[in-house]
Amino acid sequence: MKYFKMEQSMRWYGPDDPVSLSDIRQAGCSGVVTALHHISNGNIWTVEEIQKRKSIIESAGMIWNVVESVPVHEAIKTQTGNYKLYLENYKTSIRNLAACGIHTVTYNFMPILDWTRTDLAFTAQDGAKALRFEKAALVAFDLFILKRKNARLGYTDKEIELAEKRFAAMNTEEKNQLQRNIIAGLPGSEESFTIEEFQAALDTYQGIDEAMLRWHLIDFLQEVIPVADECGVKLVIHPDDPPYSILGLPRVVSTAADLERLFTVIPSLNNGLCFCTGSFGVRPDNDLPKMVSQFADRINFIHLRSTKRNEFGDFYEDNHLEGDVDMYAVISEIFKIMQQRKISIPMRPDHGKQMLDDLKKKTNPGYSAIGRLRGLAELRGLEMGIMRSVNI
Ligand code: CS2
Ligand code: MN
Repeated sequence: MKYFKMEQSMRWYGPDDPVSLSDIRQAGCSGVVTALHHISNGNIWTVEEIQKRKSIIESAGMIWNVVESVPVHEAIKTQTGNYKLYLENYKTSIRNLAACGIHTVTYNFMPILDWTRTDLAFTAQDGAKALRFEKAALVAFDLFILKRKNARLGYTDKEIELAEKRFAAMNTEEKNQLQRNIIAGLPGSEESFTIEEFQAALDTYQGIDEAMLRWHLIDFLQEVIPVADECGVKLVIHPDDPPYSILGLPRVVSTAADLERLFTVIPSLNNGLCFCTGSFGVRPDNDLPKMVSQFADRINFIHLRSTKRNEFGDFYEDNHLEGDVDMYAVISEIFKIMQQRKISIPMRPDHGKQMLDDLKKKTNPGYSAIGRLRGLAELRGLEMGIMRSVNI
């Protein structure tokens, strides 16, 4: 019996990535997930540029199976300025990708910041370094570095007290580092800010609450999904990371209920999901295996990663088979839906710890080679175990 297995892939940041295509191939991948990071946000991805990247990947013996991401310009999220032009550009990029044979495109709809962490080198118990999000540090940044107006209203007295203590214990370098970690841009986020620029960006969200941001997302989908339908592209939305509001900004892709609304309003199956277990898994009320079966026909790209959370809303990125995500249950469900749909879904180990030789190297936070290789190897083994033990 031939079973459909996840298509093993790894993210590649392009020719400047310290991890090479040959490293990715040796890790056992057939798929490469990449983006044209050199094209600034909002501009058209031309056929020529897409082809160039595609042939580099193919010469290394793999395929460019998923785009992550074609970023959505801030003007589209806030519906200001030139957003209509950016929408047209987005559609053209989708058409161009399809013309080059690339049919899965990731994006996210997080305001201003993409994924956010407060600590990029948290030493885990085993000595490897992990990415971490610490609520008290984020609140300290908000209240005492950014000094956002009315920020206090969004926090409990306890949270403010913890942030005060946390901030008092930081030296100047630690404060600067915290600021850089939050607003200087993590890999793939495409944007980087100074405090003044960040404040100005926050101001553009004045008056945009959750309901309005959701409408802007729906308007965006109403424009681009017909183009995706026309050229056979699956758009997949990446969830909010972390999956709740930060710095007073609205978030609309954090829970099963959020997704349900999006898929009800725009039922086309090209309106799909990038199922990121690390993002969704931070919330104890997200039941991941259940979400896989609930959104079975929408999941067209998978990020596998696990986080370990505590009662304060802090979390760190744990080993792929440890932490709060029940990876066995998740992969079992994914395995089931792939057999039902008769397709292989592309999967990448989403982030990995910085470990072994990589501790001595300059790496993209979360995207070093060895930690992801460890993750991928474990996930691949788990999938094989599941496959060999099923009887369907
Ligand atoms: C992050 C992001 O969690 C993640 O996968 O590494 O870069 C994410 O890929 C983007 O937000 C997707 O648009
Ligand atoms: Mn992810």
